[in-house]
Amino acid sequence: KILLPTLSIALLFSSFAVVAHAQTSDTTLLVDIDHRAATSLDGDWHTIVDPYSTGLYNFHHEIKADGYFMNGTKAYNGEPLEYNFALSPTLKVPGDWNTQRRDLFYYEGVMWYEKDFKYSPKPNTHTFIHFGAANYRSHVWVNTKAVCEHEGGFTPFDCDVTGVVKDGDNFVVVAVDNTRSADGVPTLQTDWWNYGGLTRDVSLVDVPQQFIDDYDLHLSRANHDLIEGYVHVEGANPGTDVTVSIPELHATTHATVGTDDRADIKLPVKSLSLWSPDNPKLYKVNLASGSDHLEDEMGFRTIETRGTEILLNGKPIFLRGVSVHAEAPYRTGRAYSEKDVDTLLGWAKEMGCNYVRLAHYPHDQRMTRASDRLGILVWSEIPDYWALQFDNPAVLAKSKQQLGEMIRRDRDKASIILWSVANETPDTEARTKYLTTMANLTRQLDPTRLVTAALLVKTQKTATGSNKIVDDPLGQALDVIGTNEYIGWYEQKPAGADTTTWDIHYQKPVIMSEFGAAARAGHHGPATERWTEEYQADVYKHQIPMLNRIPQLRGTSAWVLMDFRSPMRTLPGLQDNFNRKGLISDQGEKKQAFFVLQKAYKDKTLGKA
Ligand code: GCB
Repeated sequence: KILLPTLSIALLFSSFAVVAHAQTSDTTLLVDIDHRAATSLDGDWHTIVDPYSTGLYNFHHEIKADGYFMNGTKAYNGEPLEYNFALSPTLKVPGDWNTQRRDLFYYEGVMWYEKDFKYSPKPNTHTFIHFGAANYRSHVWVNTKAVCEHEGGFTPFDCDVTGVVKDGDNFVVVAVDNTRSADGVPTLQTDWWNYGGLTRDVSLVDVPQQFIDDYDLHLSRANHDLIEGYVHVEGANPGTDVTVSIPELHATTHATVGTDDRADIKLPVKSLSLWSPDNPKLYKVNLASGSDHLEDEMGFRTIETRGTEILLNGKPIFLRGVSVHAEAPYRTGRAYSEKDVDTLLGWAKEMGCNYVRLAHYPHDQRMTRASDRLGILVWSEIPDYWALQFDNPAVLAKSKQQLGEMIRRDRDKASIILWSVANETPDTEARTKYLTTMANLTRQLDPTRLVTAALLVKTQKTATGSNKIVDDPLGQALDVIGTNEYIGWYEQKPAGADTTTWDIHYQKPVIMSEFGAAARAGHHGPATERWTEEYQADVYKHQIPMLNRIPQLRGTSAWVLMDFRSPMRTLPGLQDNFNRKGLISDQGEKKQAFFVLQKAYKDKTLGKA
């Protein structure tokens, strides 16, 4: 059985310290969920704002037997209870709560969600409630029974509700808590809004008793006529048959499940059209075992490094890219829809990108699916951001869990070439040990992709300018070195880039994973005036030649595609709670720097290959 670790309940809700009666179990995470028949539970959910966790605790801080998860209306004496979901306002799911109601804009705490649904049980099925993501901790009850819990705001989870859902009327109650905590992943400080709630799709999924819950199918690096990997069939008896086929290639293979519920797959193929940004070819791939079958759409390619090169399908490639937050264009808030994705990736394409860095956490699966379709290479990251408690094993367990969930959900996407284990972490022994463990785990979970992280750079003054040194020991554990640098914004003037040299201590490919400057769209002035579009454009003009002087540079992801909300950015009139380093404003206005970078990407005057 491949089970994802579920943290014990005591580790979860900081405000819900002990939910003693909760019966939770290890949960299977279903892959390729968007190709399974599902009943959507999206839409209006009744919600109760609960800053004091009254829905769970009594006045002596003991667990209530009749907490909000009971979804009751009347007390034992027939009098109305002091809560009532049906009378409470609704919030849309998917969606963060902060941007749905003015009074919730700054809210961090517990929110109770409730939804009624109908269900008719089918024989020999397992039933799950799938959550695309809920930020940050969630407890789920169905028909008053605790069914699962989850920590981590950007990865999916499935609650097994088999036998708990019944014929006819049912209800689900979810308590979502986005209280930041020192031992969270991410931790207390982030340069993005802590959007709380059921931020992605929720659905009810029936699968047969034996079901395909996980698989990995990838092109062999050594043999481009061979697709290999495994299919995992949960609950299967050894010897159970698995079939994988790609009808367009007239390719089919049969395999049998071993004692670990896993069947090893080797599928020979002829005249495979390799996936790449120029040719984002996807094949329909059928997977079947017993009465379960899935039809995924997959691309096949290889990614590896050779010296300081990144090789896509054996050929050197330069990643022309931009970093993207999961911030919704125009309306702001957490991005979730097909339209959000089309807008963000449409802009990246328009800018001439063949690559995006999805910062700083796994985005909605629509984003990686769309990248597959559009031919955009992806850097995908877990929120090991800034100053985690690197000496805390419980925190490491959380990082591992999120990494596992990210890889499991997205390993079928050809677009993803880089798994990032961290961003701008402090160079300490505890950190290096922690993140080396994470890098090794990444390789163990997925040996077919490259491991990276965005490192901090040291600066040394020289007679003529400055020297940037990349020698963070974490680099040893990485396949590709990411570095962030803000010459012209957090240090020096834009022209500082002209006299900056680079001293990179690793003979590995380097991606400038961030660089940039802020400007408010429509704010104009001389190029020497900060916050103007002219100033931001000037930073890019000086960056491009400097970047070209780094011999092992293999990619760039400018910071950032679009302005995004951040509580750290308070300057009135200029920031107003937005990080303004977007090349495009949150209202879709392209700033001058957008066109500077666009030109460099389209003319290929930034980067080689
Ligand atoms: C960084 C961080 C990113 C911030 C950005 C900034 O280095 O990685 O999350 O948003 O700088 O704008 O300061």
